[in-house]
Amino acid sequence: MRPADEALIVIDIQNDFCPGGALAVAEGDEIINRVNGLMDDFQTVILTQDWHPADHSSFASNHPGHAPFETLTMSYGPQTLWPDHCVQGTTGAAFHSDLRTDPADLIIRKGFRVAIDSYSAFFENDRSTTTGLNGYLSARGITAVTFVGLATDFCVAYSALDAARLGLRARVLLGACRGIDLGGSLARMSEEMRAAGVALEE
Ligand code: VGL
Ligand code: ZN
Repeated sequence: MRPADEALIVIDIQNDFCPGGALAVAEGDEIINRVNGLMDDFQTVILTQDWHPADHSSFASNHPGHAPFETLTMSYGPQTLWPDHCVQGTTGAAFHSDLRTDPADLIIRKGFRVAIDSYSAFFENDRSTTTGLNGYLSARGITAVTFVGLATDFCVAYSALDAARLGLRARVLLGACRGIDLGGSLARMSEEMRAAGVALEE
């Protein structure tokens, strides 16, 4: 069992990010056994759930003339457009049925504001609107976080970078993550994490 000041944060292991889902990450479901096992090692387990309204501004379908995986400039900066995914209350937004959810102390939902996307578990894509997770961790005296889940180069990387920026000790277990790899994003975000002091382990 790891010490009480450490938490496991499981990012977005939802049906839409697994094979057959609307924004499927290759082999996304293959990490689930390992993630389930890791939950027994941590005294605090937190799950995140991408949770979008149907008219969410990150969906290409809400921008006529634009297609998924294009980039648009929003008020807060560049935003990749995605296929509709993780719509609140749908099967796609549900956790994969093999993922253990009972060990979770907290489930944090993100991306529920129409006008802004939220990759990170800590801040929305303006990097300043908070999800409240930092306050939760600090109130519980948690200073170190280990990330696993989907997708390595988007929600996992943004979360780990924010954790490092907040002064938490941050670690990503790459073997318990899978990536989207859009235009080299996997290599780029891995390098950004390494440069920010995030520990990248298998
Ligand atoms: C994610 C793209 C859009 C993720 C979420 O979980 O990495 N990626 N929404
Ligand atoms: Zn999303």
